[in-house]
Amino acid sequence: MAPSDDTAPADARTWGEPVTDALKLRLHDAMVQARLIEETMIRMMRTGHGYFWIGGPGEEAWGVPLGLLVHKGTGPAHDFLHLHYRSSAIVLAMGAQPIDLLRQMRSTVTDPYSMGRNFVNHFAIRHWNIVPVTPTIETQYVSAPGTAWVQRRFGGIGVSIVNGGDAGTAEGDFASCLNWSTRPGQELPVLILIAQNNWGISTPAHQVQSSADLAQRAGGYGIPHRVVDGNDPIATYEALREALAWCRYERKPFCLQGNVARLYGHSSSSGALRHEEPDCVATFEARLVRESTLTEATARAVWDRWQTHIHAALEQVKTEPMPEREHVMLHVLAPAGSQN
Ligand SMILES: Cc1ncc(C[n+]2csc(CCOP(=O)(O)OP(=O)(O)O)c2C)c(N)n1
Repeated sequence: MAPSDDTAPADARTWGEPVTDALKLRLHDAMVQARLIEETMIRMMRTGHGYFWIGGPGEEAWGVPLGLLVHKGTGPAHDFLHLHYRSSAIVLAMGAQPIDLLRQMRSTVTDPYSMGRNFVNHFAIRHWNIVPVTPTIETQYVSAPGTAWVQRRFGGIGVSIVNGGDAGTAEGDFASCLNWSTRPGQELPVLILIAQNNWGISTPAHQVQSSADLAQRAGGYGIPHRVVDGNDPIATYEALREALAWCRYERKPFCLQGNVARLYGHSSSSGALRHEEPDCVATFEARLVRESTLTEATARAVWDRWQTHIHAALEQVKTEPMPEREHVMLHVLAPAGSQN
């Protein structure tokens, strides 16, 4: 039986484990994994083992905490995720297999998200309610209220989580999300996330946005909102934990902005070169070593373990087949000839 519409289990208020040394080590491990996958995919793009690259290096401290806090599963009792192309750290922290990201980067037929037909970091994972990532930016902000509407009617503690970039918030889809989440008496459990990296491809935010604090816009709709240092995984984890507890228990929206780095520029289109921006993985690792939660040797071992794992995965992917010509009409909305 579905839980009733107007009650939520008390554990929604204390969602997620508290920060401990064990949790810090998990965060570090998952951040290293995510960074190495992205750097591997950039190398694939340069060496002819992949095509266009776009991804999330620099957003690990923003994505990993969320991945660990998601109520993962299928259907409205669990969280729905409406993500964008910089969300690899979220999906990997949820437990996605690194090899599957490499498969989509190389466009092999074994790519479980699109059979080699979408470009990299365009996830679609039905059993975890990860709806297909679209190359059109910001449309995810209007699909999120749709699943949240189902969750409102269903009850329980499942919420809809939407993540996207700052430039996209200038598009109408973002305003639609704020509006649809706050209709009086019909508020929706949506966690509205904004990853503020201060760029939209080559347009600086200050040329478009009147304020660096985009989350403020949610205030105009009566949505509680906050800005957090998205380069700090502990601050982000705590902020997300609180925000998620609010959405789960109150069944209402919350808007959280994380200020993040765009460490390798926009994508292949800007050359995917390393930029002088804060490196959240290096900073967090240095902090853990300073606090004696981690030694330099154990930190090195984490990097080596993931490097070995990802290298083996890449060698495997290089042996896998590409899609065949006849695959192009598989899994399309309108089968061939149906439009006649
Ligand atoms: C609807 C739509 N408009 C424009 C584009 C072209 N485009 C791709 S990425 C991008 C910039 C997005 O910037 P932001 O939302 O800040 O996210 P970031 O890439 O910086 O993480 C634009 C304009 C698109 N893909 N879809």
